[in-house]
Amino acid sequence: MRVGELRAWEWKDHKVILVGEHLQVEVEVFTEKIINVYVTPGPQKFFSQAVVLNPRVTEWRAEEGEEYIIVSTPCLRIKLGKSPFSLEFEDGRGFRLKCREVVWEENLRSCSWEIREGEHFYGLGEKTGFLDKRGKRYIMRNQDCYDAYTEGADAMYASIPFYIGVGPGGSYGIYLDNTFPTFFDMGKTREHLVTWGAEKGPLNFFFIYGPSVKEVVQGYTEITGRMELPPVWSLGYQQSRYSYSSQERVLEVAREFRKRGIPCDALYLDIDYMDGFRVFTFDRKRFPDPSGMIRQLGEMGFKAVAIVDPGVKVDGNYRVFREGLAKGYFITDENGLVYTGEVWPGRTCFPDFARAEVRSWWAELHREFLEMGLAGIWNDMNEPTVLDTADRTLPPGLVHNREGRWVAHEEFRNIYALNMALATREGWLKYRPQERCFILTRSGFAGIQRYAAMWTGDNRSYWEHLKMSIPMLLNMGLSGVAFCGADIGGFAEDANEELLIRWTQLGVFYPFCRNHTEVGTVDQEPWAFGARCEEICRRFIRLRYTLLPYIYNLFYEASQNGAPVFRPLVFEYESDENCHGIFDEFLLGSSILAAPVYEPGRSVRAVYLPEGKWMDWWSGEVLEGGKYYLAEAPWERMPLFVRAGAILPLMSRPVSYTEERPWEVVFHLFPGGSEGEYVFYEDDGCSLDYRKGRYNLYRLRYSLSGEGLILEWEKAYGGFPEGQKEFEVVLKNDGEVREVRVNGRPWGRRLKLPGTGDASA
Ligand code: MIG
Repeated sequence: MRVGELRAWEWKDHKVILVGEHLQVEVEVFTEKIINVYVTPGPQKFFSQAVVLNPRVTEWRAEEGEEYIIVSTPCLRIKLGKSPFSLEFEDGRGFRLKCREVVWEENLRSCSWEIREGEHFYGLGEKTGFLDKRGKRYIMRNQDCYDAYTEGADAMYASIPFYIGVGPGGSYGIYLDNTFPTFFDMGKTREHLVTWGAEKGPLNFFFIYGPSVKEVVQGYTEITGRMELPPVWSLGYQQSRYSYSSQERVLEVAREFRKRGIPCDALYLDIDYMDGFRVFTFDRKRFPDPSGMIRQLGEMGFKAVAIVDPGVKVDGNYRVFREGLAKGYFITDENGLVYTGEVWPGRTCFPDFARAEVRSWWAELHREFLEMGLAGIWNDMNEPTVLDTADRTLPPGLVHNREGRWVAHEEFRNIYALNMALATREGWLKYRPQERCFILTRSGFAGIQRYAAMWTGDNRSYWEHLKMSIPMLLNMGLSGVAFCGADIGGFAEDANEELLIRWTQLGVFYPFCRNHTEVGTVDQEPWAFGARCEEICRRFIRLRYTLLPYIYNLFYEASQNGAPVFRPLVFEYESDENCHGIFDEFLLGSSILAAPVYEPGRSVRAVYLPEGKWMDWWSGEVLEGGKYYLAEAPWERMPLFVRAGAILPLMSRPVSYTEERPWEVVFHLFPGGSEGEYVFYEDDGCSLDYRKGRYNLYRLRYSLSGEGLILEWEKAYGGFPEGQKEFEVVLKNDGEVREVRVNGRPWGRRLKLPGTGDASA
């Protein structure tokens, strides 16, 4: 079915409702840049958990002309053809996007869009392949992909049905709000068309106008939400293994880090800490005193994070199972028969996280863990995954009860993990209400960034996987998930010295920075391959800690506007054609560019530097952008550059963990161009007090002329009197400082700027 001829239309509130021959189309203006389109053959309601945006008061109007009904906002025109129905977006300044067809059949709901000349596509969440998705086709259906984890893997752990088109006239985004499995054909089947859709569920999508990539990501995260500020410890280096087998072993690893002077903030407890894989238990033989262990770890500056899987072991002597069964909390089939699947504990039941009372029950099960001081909860197998079906997903015929309505597992599957995270978070809010929550998740859906950090699951200790992690994480960042990372060193199979060196160099720039490996593989801690590897890893992990104030500020930015921390070049330089396809370099924020080595035996690599000037991090050499260089990259070095014009807040002294002592931040200024600015955010790094205004914002500006450099320092907001007392500025060139002004007043040439120490500032 197509929409056909328009028979009638009306306009009310934020909406234009068009009644076609066969289908009804509702066009709703959410903001002047965000338009929701809902196509339906009749009244039916689906609801989404991904969308948190409500339509906002916007100046807009709808008019009827001869051929079109035109809906316009201050920056967009939506042309709706009457005979037959057609749909087009334009901005009157060269942006134009045409919908070629809208289809609704019993088993297919889809939309096709014309691909613009020279268009590139990004986003789509956690996907294999290169950065630009043009010519690819992907399925969105959450599933374990241990065996399938290769360059060709399609459906993965998480689904984010959102993409960005970058082309002439500007960039836009489409978010398809459908929790059933969906597909995205980015010009693969029909070269000039993007087609996406689903077999079931609503044809409900959001068009997001840019015109820049940045604004598209901002719009998308306005729709699906942004991350909250993470606890700063979760930005430190973290070490994991499947599994550190005992309390003693965990403490030994912790001591090893301190002894060797390798900074580290957290250790992970993988499934073997449990008693026979029963969730919310500890094996008391191997972990006789978890609280004591957590306390001892704490004394050394470590946090502990424990894995919690959704599967509950079938065992009449196990409280969690008995309760869940008695209360009817587990997923059943259509006849109400409780489903069991095979996972680590043997026969296992799955909580129906669709139901609020089940989520609250799950939340309360966290009580002991959270009260004993675990610093974070790691959700795994939450696609959900079982081991006894061909594709490791739950079989057909199962149902969930979503706010009183029975829905097929196929409709809920992609948001199972989102709801598990919601339940975990509820527990957090209940038992640790003053602290920032840390949840790590494997599976997810659009909006997961509101609750959890995400890692990319079971990669392997392959060079190919080191390489693939770059575009995968870059696209996840563009898809709203700023807090993401891949297992450093690779999960499955054995790492080796060179691989761990190169992966650690790259990994210290992942927003989520954790080394993890599978049971049965060779050890992969930074010291596992001898002194040389250890020394290089130590140096790079320390580099991450030096960069932490900058990184933390990038997370602040992500919480404010959704911008990724780990950025593709196209995010900052979208008009530069050279940047459209680059997947093997990335930006950390807007000021640092890194070019990791991702093949063995390499000691140089080509690096493209975008327009402007760049300073080699290691040598200080200034390079002209807009061209390629061959950079030296011996094992000790990963090519790294700072954008001229950048101001970086860096840690002044090495620390062995984030909370070792109050941060001493020094601003490093790399002058370039005639001016630059940096806004610095500061708070306590762990509590929720920032929501009540307990933070500081400073603005540091410089202008550069023939006569020298003028610095201006201004306290833009001061709500956190415990902040840093004074800030030092280090100039990274030999220019002369002409004048420093603090809040507009002369400050001589002093390069110590007042923080909270000086009331006059
Ligand atoms: O593969 O809990 O992706 O990080 O170590 C078995 C054991 C299940 C999969 C996770 C991995 C974790 C492992 N889990």
